[in-house]
Amino acid sequence: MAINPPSSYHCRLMDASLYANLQKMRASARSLVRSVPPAERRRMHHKDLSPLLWHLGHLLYVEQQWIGERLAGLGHDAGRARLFRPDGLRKSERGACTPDLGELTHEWADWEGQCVEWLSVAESAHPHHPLLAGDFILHFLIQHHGQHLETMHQALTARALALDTGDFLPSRPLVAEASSADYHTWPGGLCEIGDDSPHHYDNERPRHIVSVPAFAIAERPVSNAAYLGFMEAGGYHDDRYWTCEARRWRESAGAEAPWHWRCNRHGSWYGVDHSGAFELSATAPVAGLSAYEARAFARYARARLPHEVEWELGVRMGFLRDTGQVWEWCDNRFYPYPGFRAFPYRGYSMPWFDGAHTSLRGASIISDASIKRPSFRNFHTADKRHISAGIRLCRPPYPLH
Ligand code: AVJ
Ligand code: FE
Repeated sequence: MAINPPSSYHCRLMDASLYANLQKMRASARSLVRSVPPAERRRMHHKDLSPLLWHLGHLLYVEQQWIGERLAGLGHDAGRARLFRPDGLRKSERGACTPDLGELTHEWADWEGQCVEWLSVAESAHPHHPLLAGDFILHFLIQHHGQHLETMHQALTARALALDTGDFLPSRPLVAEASSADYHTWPGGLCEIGDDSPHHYDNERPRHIVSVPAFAIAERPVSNAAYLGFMEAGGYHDDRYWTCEARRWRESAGAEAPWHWRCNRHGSWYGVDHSGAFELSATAPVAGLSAYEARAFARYARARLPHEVEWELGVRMGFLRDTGQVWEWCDNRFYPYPGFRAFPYRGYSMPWFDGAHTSLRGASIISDASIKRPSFRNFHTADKRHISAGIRLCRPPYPLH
């Protein structure tokens, strides 16, 4: 829906294309919900993922909470908060309670008709509000919505996997290759990590100096063909590559291949994404892996996963290519940088510094451009396979024999 700002409107927030980006995100969320039949909009397509319709309500709630409540002083709606806050209903209860698409679309239209005016009210009432400095709130909402759009695509992939008939015929079947990589060597030294730019997330701040010992990092992520090499070498069943915890995960998940890979009756592998079956490219980065599978592959390749500091250093040094195609599992837990301060709320990063979350770097093809930056940090538990995560290898700086 087009926004017609009042003619007296002089808010800084309008002159950038930022607001237009936010509008694109809203429209994409609606069209993703519309892309499935009505009965499937409030279903969970994956045990870890909320119904598509819930995401649409959550995005509206988050805009209303920050722009309406916090900035423009509108009242708090406790019912809405319970429905759409992540700490409200359990994921399994969300589908039944979410209003239908027609109702949510009306609410969105109302909101979009008022939003710019609320922003302008806020600008004049609190010109120095930290949420408005550097257009923080718009950057925040764009990145937030982009991450939910990515999750919605994961739910659509889960749905497509359930609908897949198993008989896709790739024109060129994927052929296994040995693992090989070109490495770039860091001789050891100091490096700046993190970014204090105002529109970055709290977990990227503060920028700080880290002493990073010598290591070597692969120029490219591990390919589909190399991962098939691991599978065909019996990698999933070779206990040298799996810790006890990893074995327990492997057995309970029944993992034998990346999450979204399927094998047809001729024994050819193909992939399934949100729009259905597709041919796996030999050179494309492998995705659909848990951190357990990523670590098992690294052991098989006589390498390891990078610490997230090594990953960021590698990007800043120009060592890494093909970033932004798959999330890349790191070998460390998600942690606060020294001097971390939660902003704009405790819950974005703080609860996940719990020792149970592993850091990921990079971003996937589905990720929005707004989060594709060297310092962006993602975090998930090691068992997650639906997040389009793959592998970049790291090793000591000296040649291995
Ligand atoms: C950082 C991707 C794990 O989707 O759970 C969205 C991002 N935080 N709304 C998530 C997020 C609040 C988060 N991840
Ligand atoms: Fe959210």
